[in-house]
Amino acid sequence: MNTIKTDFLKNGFTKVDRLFDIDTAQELLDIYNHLLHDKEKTAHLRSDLAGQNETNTKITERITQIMRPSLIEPQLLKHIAYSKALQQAKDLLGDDMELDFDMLINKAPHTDTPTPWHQDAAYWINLPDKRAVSCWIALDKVYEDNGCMWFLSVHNQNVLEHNNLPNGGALYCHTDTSKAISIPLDIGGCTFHDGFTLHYSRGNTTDSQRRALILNFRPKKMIELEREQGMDHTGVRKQRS
Ligand SMILES: O=C(O)CCC(=O)C(=O)O
Repeated sequence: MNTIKTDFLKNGFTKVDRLFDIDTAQELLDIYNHLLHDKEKTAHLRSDLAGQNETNTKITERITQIMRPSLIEPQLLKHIAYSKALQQAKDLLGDDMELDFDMLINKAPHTDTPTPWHQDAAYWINLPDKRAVSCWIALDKVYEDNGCMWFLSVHNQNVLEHNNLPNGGALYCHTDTSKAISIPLDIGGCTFHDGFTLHYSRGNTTDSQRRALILNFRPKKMIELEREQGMDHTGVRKQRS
């Protein structure tokens, strides 16, 4: 077994230094920037993970999340980033893995707003087959000060109690994070984490954006089950029942 898979199965997360090169990242960034700036087209899929912050009439986004960007820009689905991440997801969790949803998360410069500790499974419905993996792709060089990912090893499938940040913000939970490790990445590098793995990122205190593309994979049959129950990852954030 390769070290990427061994790490993932042992710790619930792993990294790939280079999923694709800088030119490939630039192709994605052209689409990404277009989506970030088009608030009208993305309005129904867009929110601030920090919770909505209205100062006078101006809305300042700190952690922009755009769910299912490929619904607006279907060319994304054909991009090599998606096929490479899918192949890796299959290697990690089995050949029946498919793309469940994609999302963009951008931390704007100097917004200094952490994404709180959480498990992705807290956002999802309870499915019989629990296999799920998220590929978090760096489209900027990421490090602690602009919000690279931090992880805690996971050894079970318990979902901790989560609450929402006020004003429609992200889910968060309380846990001992003293053993957490950060994963800085170059452009085109990525991490893979399991749905039960606790993760977080610091706020962006730098002059530049921190743009990430996230692709989530799970078994085809579980995606069908989700869709039958109306779960398509476009809706309002809430903790699972
Ligand atoms: O990009 C971030 O800050 C958080 C990403 C995240 O929570 C995820 O990919 O599940």
